Amino acid sequence: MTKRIAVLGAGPSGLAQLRAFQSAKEKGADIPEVVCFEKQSNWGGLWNYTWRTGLDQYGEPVHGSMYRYLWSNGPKEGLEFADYSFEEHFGKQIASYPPRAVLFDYIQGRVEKAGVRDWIRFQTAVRWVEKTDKGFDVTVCNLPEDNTYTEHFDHVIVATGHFSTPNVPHFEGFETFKGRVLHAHDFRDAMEFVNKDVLIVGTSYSAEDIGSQLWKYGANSITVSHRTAPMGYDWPDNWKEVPLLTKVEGNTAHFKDGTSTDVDAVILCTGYKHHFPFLPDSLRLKTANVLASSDLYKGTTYVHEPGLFYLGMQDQWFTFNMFDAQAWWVRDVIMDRITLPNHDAMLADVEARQSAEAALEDDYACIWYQGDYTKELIDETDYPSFDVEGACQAFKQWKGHKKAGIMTFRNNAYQSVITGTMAPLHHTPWKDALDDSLEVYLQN
Ligand code: FAD
Ligand code: NA7
Repeated sequence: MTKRIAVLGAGPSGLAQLRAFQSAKEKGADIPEVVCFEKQSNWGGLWNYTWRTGLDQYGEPVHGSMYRYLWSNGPKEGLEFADYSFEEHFGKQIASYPPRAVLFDYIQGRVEKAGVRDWIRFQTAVRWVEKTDKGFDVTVCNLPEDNTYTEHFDHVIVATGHFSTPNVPHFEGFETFKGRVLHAHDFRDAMEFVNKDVLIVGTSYSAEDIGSQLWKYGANSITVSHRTAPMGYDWPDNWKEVPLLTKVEGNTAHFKDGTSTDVDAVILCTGYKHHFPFLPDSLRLKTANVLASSDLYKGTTYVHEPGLFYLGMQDQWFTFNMFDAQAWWVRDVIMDRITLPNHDAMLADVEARQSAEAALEDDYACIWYQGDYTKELIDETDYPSFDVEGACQAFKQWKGHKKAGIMTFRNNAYQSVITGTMAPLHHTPWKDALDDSLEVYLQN
């Protein structure tokens, strides 16, 4: 096969794509040449933690929104690779909410085993992608050598993530606020806020998790401001939920219901933007953070230019295993094992998915919706089939555990849908486990 494929980004999505092609090769298939461009010096995407914020040593925007002490916010049983279990990687079953370093190790283990590292050009930032008569010209910069060059590819697969360019609303008085205002993207270490009174704006994962970390590591108080609705968990005593911030004056934050509170810092946990500065309008995905992304047939194929694919662009209940499902499916389109329908049929598919999402009534329906989507793709490829229903059930239990105790849910254990074994309970309750190293986590 003489095709050349560009994979942009070596996070979990891009690595899934490399593993998908490598697994076909392992089974004797003639695969295209695959070149992955990654602007950082290592793989793993945002699981590859860096202390840098803002710009890196080359002046590139720092990609990752990862922070210290992050433990998985959902059970690992919902994201386990079907072709590489936690037990295979660690030689034993491990507890259900691994910290970042443990998940990084796991992600890395599969691609080390696959031997695909030399398919990746590290420290190489994608600058521009252009459609040509025959495919795509991809212009990249080798950052250490400061050398920009262009190569031709038959297909481009965008796997650059969508949780790294912050959505930063303005609130009156930020200009003169006496404390620090930052977005979750720039949050790195909860220890910075020990004994501080912190205001968080937003009510989704970042708000819940950063607030919980602040509590765990000793912030004085946490106030969470909502635009739509409070999270409604049974929070600790020094945590309160308030309506939307209207303005800050000096160190005082004012809210929509007329109440106010004094704070030392404001952390905007207000989400992220899909941001692809290396793509022209005609190729650029424009979508909200939803389950049924705009303009992507089967959630992967850009309907207006079907030689171009996107991975992992949805809002995510399922992560690593969904990226795998997408990557195997995209591989099979590229290798002519799956035939794409015409433009109208692809658009109709997108619309049907969007209507189905609009009809979902609660988080449980959203979980099953994404589970069904993942299964749909898996059923059309040779990705090892697994008990997707079991993974949905793990998510359901997880939500119940969060309602029962938002600071204790990570102390629970679930059954692997890949190996069938039950995870051990972790040796230390999450709130007391201040050392999040791999060595300590694996001491079960
Ligand atoms: P990313 O991990 O973002 O990787 C994208 C890669 O593309 C990066 O390596 C980046 O350097 C590279 N890249 C970007 N632009 C360029 C360019 N121009 N040129 C070259 N390379 C480029 N999911 C879970 O399952 N469990 C969790 O607990 C969890 N916690 C999360 C916590 C935070 C703070 C965030 C932000 C997300 C979390 N997620 C979690 C979801 C997360 O989206 C996925 O786990 C996963 O990292 C997505 O993988 P990805 O490869 O699509 O994107
Ligand atoms: P999300 O899940 O996109 O949530 C964004 C939150 O920000 C959500 O609560 C929004 O409130 C809120 N938001 C957005 N804009 C505003 C403004 N202008 N004012 C007030 N509140 C606002 O992002 P997260 O960072 O929490 O999670 C992203 C990923 O990171 C996730 O996959 C995790 O795994 C980690 P709304 O409910 O829309 O009113």
